[in-house]
Order: sequence, then C-alpha cells, then structure tokens
Amino acid sequence: MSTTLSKTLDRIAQIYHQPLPDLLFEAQRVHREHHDPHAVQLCTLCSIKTGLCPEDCAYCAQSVHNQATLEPEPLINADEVISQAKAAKANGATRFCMGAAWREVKDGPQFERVLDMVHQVAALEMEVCCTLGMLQPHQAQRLKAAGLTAYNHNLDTSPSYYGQVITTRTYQDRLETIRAVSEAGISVCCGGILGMGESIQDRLELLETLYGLEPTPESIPVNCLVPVVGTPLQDAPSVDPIDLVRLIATTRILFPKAMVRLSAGRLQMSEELQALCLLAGANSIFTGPVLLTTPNPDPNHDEKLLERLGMVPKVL
Ligand code: SAM
Ligand code: DTB
Ligand code: SF4
Repeated sequence: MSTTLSKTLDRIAQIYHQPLPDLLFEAQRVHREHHDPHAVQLCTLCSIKTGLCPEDCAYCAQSVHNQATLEPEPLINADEVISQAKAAKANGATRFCMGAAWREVKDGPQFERVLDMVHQVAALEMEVCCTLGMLQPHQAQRLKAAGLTAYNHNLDTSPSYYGQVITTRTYQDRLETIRAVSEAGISVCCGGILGMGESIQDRLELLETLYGLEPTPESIPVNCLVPVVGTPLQDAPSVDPIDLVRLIATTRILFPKAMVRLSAGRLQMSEELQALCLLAGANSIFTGPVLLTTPNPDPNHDEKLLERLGMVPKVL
C-alpha cells in the first residue's frame, strides 16, 4: 500500500516539477480533451449561517476561537436565499453554493429549512451545492433526495500538516463525511487552501489524498488563503503565483474530468495571473462581490476579463 502511494506521489511530483512550458502544454492538452477551453463555470456563494463556529480552523473569519470582526447571523430565511439564487442565475451563474458555519449538521428544524432551500434552488435549474460541515449518512441521503447536486467538504492540506491548522476535528472525520456524501450519490467537491505555511510537498500530498478517493472528486476548489485580521494566519505571506499555476496545471492533469475551481483569493491576484490559471486548466470561478464573508472581485470586472480573454460563462 505505502509503495503504491509513494509511487503516486513521485508521479505527482514529476508532473509538478517539470519545466513550466511542458507542464502547461500537457495541462492544456488534457483540458481540451475533456472540456470546452473557452467555457468558465460561474458559481455564486451564499452564507446562510454566519460566524460563531465552534471549530478552530486557523484561516477562518467565522471561528469563535479567532478574533476576526464579523457580524454573526443565524440561519437566514429560505426566501432570502432564493432571491439571491435568482439574482446569481441572472448574472450567469449556473451553480449556487450555500455555506453554513457549522461544525456538523444537526437533525431538526434548521436542517429541514436547509432541505427546503436545496429543493427550491434545484427548481431554478441551477446546480445546488452545500457546505455545512460534517454529515452523517442519513443526512447526506436527505440532501440527495432534496435535489442536492454537490457537497463541498475540503481536506484543506496534507494529512501531516492538518494538525497545524485545525485541532477540533481530524482528517479522518473529513474523510468520513466525504464517504457519506459519495455513498448517497452526491457529487463530491473537495479541495484545499494554499498559503497557510505548508510546503509544496504538503500541497502535493493533498493531491495524492484526493487522487486516492473513490470516486475522485468531480469538483476541486483551489483556494488561496484570504488573510483575515484576527486569525492566526493574518500575516501569512502570499502564495507564489507560479506555484499556484503549477498546482492548478497538476490538478488538471491528475483529474482530467473534474471542474477545477479558482476559488478564494482572486481579489489578491492580478488579471494576468488569473488568466494564466485559466490557461493552466482552471475552468470555474466564484462570482459576486463577496465569497462567504470576505470580498471577491467586482462582477463587472470578471465579466470584462472573460470577454477580453475570449472566454464565456459556461451554460449547463
Ligand atoms: N463550515 C463548513 C466547513 O468548514 O466545511 C463550511 C464553510 S467553510 C467557510 C468552507 C471552506 O472555505 C473551508 O473548508 C476552507 O477551505 C475555505 N475557507 C475558509 N476561510 C478561508 C480563507 N480565509 N481563505 C481561503 N479559504 C477559506
Ligand atoms: C471553497 O473551497 N471555497 C469557497 C467554498 N468552498 C465554500 C469558500 C471560500 C471562503 C473564503 C473565506 C470567506 O469568504 O469567508
Ligand atoms: Fe467553521 Fe468551516 Fe470556518 Fe472551520 S472553515 S471555522 S468549520 S466555518
């Protein structure tokens, strides 16, 4: 087992460290074989329950363990969510993702409300994604029955670096939720964050873990840390742009059919870097003025950027 795993890691490292022209050429070839190279899926996020999360994720504005200035908000109403989803659709988004600052889902009226939201967003003929923390198998089945397309649950980093970032849950906890999600027939959205002080090797080990999942994720968000004042990672140095491009290209090559999403951190990136990420195989971005709690590029700028690149929002 361990030799197979280390062989995989060796292969991933070889892909990642090859000369950039070769890496990009291979990523583009794979990308074009499986996707329309002009289409970028636009996804919009909605924070349905904000702040006061009991987990201690070192990057997160919403953890009670951190000192970020954030106005907490209890679970919002379904009507509010639906009007945001309609607006997102009108702005070209085909996927709507609802995020809650929960450690785990608890059965009861709040979960019933989320199921109703899922049902109503699905009726808009958009892909519906949720990220609500840990799930049990019966909860995953109920989300599936309500019409959920995908569940986002990130592994964030390598198994060995994980404990430096989060101590209130384990890597194994995350893997169990991911298993419950795929066993319920829901598509898995699972990725990580760059820029938390991890090494390149940690990033490649995250890809190795994702590669070992069965099935492999259909959606892989690549987030760059958005440093939030009041969190332990507020002063973390920004990610080297070429390292980001290499990671995206490697992800594209390893997961040819997956949607690779250039997720958090675009506000801190130049347009040239974003363009290079799209050329390296990223085929989705989050649009809208805020992600969950942190700012995101102006949607008009995103629209103009795609236009200047000769790229178009993906239609379902
Ligand atoms: N509480 C749920 C959970 O953690 O699974 C769902 C919401 S949580 C905000 C969703 C994901 O956002 C996290 O797994 C993490 O990867 C990402 N994230 C959170 N804060 C971030 C930040 N400051 N910069 C980049 N990504 C971040
Ligand atoms: C993911 O991997 N990135 C999105 C989505 N999944 C939920 C969220 C990024 C959150 C960035 C920090 C914030 O806005 O609070
Ligand atoms: Fe809570 Fe999710 Fe933020 Fe961690 S990332 S503190 S689980 S909201």
